[in-house]
Amino acid sequence: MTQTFTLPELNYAYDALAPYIDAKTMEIHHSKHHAGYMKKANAALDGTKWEGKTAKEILTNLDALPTEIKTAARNNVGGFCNHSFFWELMSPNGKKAPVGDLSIALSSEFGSLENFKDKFHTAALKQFGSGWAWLAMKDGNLEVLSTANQDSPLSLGYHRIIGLDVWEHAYYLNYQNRRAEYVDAWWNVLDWAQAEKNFQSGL
Ligand code: MN3
Repeated sequence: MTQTFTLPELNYAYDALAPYIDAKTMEIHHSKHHAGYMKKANAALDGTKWEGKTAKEILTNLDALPTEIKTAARNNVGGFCNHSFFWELMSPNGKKAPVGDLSIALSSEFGSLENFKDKFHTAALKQFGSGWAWLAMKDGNLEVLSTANQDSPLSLGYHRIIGLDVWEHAYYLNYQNRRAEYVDAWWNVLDWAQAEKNFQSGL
């Protein structure tokens, strides 16, 4: 069986993002949840012509997938790809405020950083059930959006800049039902330097 995807190592220890995200949550999230999406994604693609493709090639072409693997790919390639993106976006030593062109673009699109954060916070809280909040770009315009389950903005034609996992598995051990507290805390571990890199790669 071809391993289309392999689990990326984190660039920091499981306890590095505490107290904002606790070590146990990080360990389970990476070694169980992310690994689970990876295994199911590999199994779904095994023996098909989509084996060995990149997550982006698959997620931007979901309609071209055979019916029998489409849902599994959407959920599990989506889940694999979303989490790989999420780990890279966080750091214990990241830039704590927007830098570079993204900083300028955020102010220009949303009026101020605070307005952007409010909008993102609302998207994260209003996502009913499991899903993600995103800052993404389409046709050069920044947008805040949310997606359900493991749906990727890539499938909707967006380029991803920031993404926050709001599945309960991402925060329940530490925050229980208090999603708003988790979203507030998350700004402390978001690395704006990585967000700027993501922004630049989409220009
Ligand atoms: Mn997750």
